[in-house]
Amino acid sequence: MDTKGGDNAFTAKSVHQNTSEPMYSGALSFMRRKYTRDLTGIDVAVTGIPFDLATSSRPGTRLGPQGVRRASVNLAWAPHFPSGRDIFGELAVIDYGDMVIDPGYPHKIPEMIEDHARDIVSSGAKMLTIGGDHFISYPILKAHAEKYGKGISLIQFDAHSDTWEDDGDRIDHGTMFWHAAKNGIVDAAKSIQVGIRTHNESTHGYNILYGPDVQAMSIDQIVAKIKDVVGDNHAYITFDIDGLDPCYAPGTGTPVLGGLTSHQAVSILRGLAGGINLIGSDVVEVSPPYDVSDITSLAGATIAWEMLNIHAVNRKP
Ligand SMILES: [Mn+2]
Repeated sequence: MDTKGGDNAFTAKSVHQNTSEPMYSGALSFMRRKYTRDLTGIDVAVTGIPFDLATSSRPGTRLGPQGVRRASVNLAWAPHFPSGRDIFGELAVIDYGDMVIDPGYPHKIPEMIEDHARDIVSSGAKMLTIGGDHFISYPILKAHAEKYGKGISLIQFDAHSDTWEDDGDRIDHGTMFWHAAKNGIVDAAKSIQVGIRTHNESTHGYNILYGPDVQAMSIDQIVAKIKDVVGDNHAYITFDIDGLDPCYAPGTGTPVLGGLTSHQAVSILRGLAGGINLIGSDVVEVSPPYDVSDITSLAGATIAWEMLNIHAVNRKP
């Protein structure tokens, strides 16, 4: 162990530098990555959006980025499992820090999130966002559509469809994928929702693997289905942590029984590595105040790590 090192988030000389500092000490950053807003040559920028004003039930996801960062340092010492891949040797990944949210001006926040996303996405770096409630995915998707074009394939892990219809002006974490499909930002026919287990009569054209479907299928079948729907289209993964069963993710606002196991989640994401054209991703709805032993924060951190693995596999040397 390098006992002279420490606080890699601020002392790292290179974005590829790893650290052996213990998980219980040092300045926190996502996976001990260098904390910087310099996007030059960066493959993936991890950023937090501590926003939970669109939450319909229990709040607390404004603390999600902090929780996921804290849990992530427990993963920072080892190569990727089971590939053994040195992800941070291959990929230039930074912690871009959190977006500053002023809760006093709620109606300005969606546009500010879009601006924040545009700053990252326009640089060419891939954006990996830690939420925040699920509403944040909508302005982030808008910024991605500006860069990559409309008709993005959404791969959504979730207990809820988030496609409820509203009057068009709500800041709501249950309606944004209806907006995204209606506006053409997302191509619902080339998108898939995985793990849905709440009733919504209208699918709005999204392909859906309901919770019971997931349990009846093998990992390979699920991965094949997702790849079949998405093809080589630009793909964006949004992982609502309530896609996991509450026993794997108790720390969230609207838990629903009968969800994915953490094994299913990481296995599906590993199966997608090398098989989809991933342009961005997020992990949302982690609510540390409702968490137990950081289970949910650790799930969020590990899922984000698997998203980085997909980027690493996709990156052509
Ligand atoms: Mn959701």
